[in-house]
Amino acid sequence: MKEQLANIRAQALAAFAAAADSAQLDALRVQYLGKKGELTAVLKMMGKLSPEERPAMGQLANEVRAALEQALEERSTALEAAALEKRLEDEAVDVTIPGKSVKLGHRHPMYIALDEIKEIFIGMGFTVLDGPEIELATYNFDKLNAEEGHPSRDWSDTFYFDTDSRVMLRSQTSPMQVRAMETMPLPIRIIAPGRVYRKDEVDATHSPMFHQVEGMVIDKNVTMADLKGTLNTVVEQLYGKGTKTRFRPHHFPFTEPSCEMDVQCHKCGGVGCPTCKGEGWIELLGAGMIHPHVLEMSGIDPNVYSGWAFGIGLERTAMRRFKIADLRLIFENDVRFLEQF
Ligand code: 2U9
Repeated sequence: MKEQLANIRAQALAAFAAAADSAQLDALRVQYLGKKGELTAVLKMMGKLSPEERPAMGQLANEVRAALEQALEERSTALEAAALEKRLEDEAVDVTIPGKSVKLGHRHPMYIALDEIKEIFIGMGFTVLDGPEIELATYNFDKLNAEEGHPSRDWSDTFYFDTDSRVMLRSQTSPMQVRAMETMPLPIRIIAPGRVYRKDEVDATHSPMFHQVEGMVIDKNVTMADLKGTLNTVVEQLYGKGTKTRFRPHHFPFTEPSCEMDVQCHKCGGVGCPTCKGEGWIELLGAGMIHPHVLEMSGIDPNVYSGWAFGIGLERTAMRRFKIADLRLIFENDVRFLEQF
């Protein structure tokens, strides 16, 4: 029996030491120390020993049990530590691996041009307005002096929502300015950028949707000199100090007098070249003194107040600024094109 105990002890200790993981170790615990285990089997035979032999054998058996339990405990702790170590290693994040670079977007060239314009006007004390793209014809036409029968109101030019031509996609950003005249306290200094819609076929210079920036100043004693002075200052900031401008007479229903403003060609200095199509001048924007009837229709007394207004096409401005030849490139949003600016 003594020999049996010694054998169990030696075999069990060797087996514990060789166990590869906790599950194997647990199976060995059952095999050696369980109710039906090898050590228990030997202890059960104790009854057959003489009373003289029993105490020494009992003590030995207890020693073996204690030794096995301790060995089990130690091996279990070691295996758990090894398992944890392996998990930490497997799940470790290698912070030295270079990350995936995130592709940053950037501003659309037309919005670069818009931001420049906004910046200049904000610097001169103007407020930037936003307004609805679905408008009432009253605000888009009537209150801007384009009465029933005006050619711009034609069905072939305007996107109407209804058969009696009351609701439409705005064809200009001017209705925002009418709303400003009706609601804002005087004096008014605003710009109104946004999308506008006209029934045009798409080609290199036309699109049924495009963008405008319009602006206006209304105060006492505002004159054409304010219009020219302010727009000249804007042009100098956009195209450089000393840039020459000229004003030509024009006609708009909402302004009187009306004009168009040209800048001297920066390429040829006014001599004539391909950039200005031999003209020496490049057409920039339209402007004028707000028609007294337009002021009156929005409740502003034209005998006390006067104002000037302007309008500029944003796509054309961006095309000029970045030398873009075809309007469609502005809308297609091909990343290979956009990335160039
Ligand atoms: C109110 C009174 C007057 C806005 C103006 C222009 C001249 C103009 C065009 C430029 C190119 C439109 O984008 S475009 O096709 N606009 O020439 N716009 S004065 O005048 C206003 C606006 C609102 C109440």
